[in-house]
Amino acid sequence: MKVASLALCLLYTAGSLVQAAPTHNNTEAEATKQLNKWQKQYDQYIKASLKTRQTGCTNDNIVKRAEWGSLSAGERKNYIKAVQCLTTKPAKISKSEAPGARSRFDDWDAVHIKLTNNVHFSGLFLHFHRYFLWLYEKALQDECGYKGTQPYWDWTLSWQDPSKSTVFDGSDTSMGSNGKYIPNRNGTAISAFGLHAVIPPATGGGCVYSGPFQNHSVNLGPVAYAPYGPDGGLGYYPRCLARDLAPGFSNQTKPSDVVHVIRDTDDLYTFDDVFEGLTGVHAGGHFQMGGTGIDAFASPGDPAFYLHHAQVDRVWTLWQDLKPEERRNQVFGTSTAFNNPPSANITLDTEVDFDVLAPKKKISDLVSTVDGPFCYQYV
Ligand SMILES: [Cu+2]
Repeated sequence: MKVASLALCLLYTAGSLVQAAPTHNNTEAEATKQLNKWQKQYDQYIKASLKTRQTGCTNDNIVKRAEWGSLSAGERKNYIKAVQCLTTKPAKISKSEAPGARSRFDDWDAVHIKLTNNVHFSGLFLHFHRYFLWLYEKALQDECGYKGTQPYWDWTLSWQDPSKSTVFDGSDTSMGSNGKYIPNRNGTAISAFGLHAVIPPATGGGCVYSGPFQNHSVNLGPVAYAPYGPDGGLGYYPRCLARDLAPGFSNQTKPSDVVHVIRDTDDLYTFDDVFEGLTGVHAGGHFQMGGTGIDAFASPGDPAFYLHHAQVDRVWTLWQDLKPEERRNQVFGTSTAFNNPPSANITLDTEVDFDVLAPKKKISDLVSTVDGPFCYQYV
């Protein structure tokens, strides 16, 4: 489908530029309609299912996670303030585990770095990041007095130009700007999990220069690209938050790309495969941020990571709740990236490690956003 529509666009481009744009726009407008339809269907499902449940999650107490741009200026500022607060609280991870971690914010980055090879390209990817994100939201609330919820960045709204996104527009209600433009750069060679790629230079490349997080210190990593940080990325290597907003990759998170992953996959293995692959929407979100965000290990050093991963969790949730009975409890794979080194098959009883962030959690506690520790939905 993706290939077909791309070919169609190229065909039209060759024939007439005037016709190319509307064809493409129609495809994306249709895809957006489809996504809105699924979102509505999901809303209705949650509402109906909460009516009859015996667990503590009800329509009255369910937490609603909203798109960044739909929050008021005040709500966005409260979120930003809470994240900045987390960067001023002392780290809990031990100095021997992560000598470079300086703050509670860094705890999440450190744990992610330590577990990267277990929780990507494995059967733990979706479940791990769901709880990882929820623990972060909870820390903002419990440790920094945040009254709101974890917002998400809907990439499909800004796929044509991520610098226009309310997340990255550089205003004081954004998550900070692009990185400062550095001309004449080479691509960045990244490698992780035995995968190698060169990320070409895009529209920024330097430090975030306006809006919040201009002074944000990234203390850990890099692990996936040079110059590598000390102690396998867990040592102290303070530097600015770098971004390189890349329309070449936001083109990978179009509405039609999200429709593709939701509609054209029917089991968790295939969903994850399409979703997490380098040409999929998960990588598309990371690569279009560029800079700190392209490091598979240390990308949580960019505070926008959490908005991106909320959207990741949202798309999985939409997919799950289209056929909840069949899809919720599906597991696949093992707990090592590409099963290298080989590890045991994941079952619902597999315990997932969160290091210093929280005690281990069973997969069965992480399959539904309205069961186990969770009671939230995306609106
Ligand atoms: Cu990750």
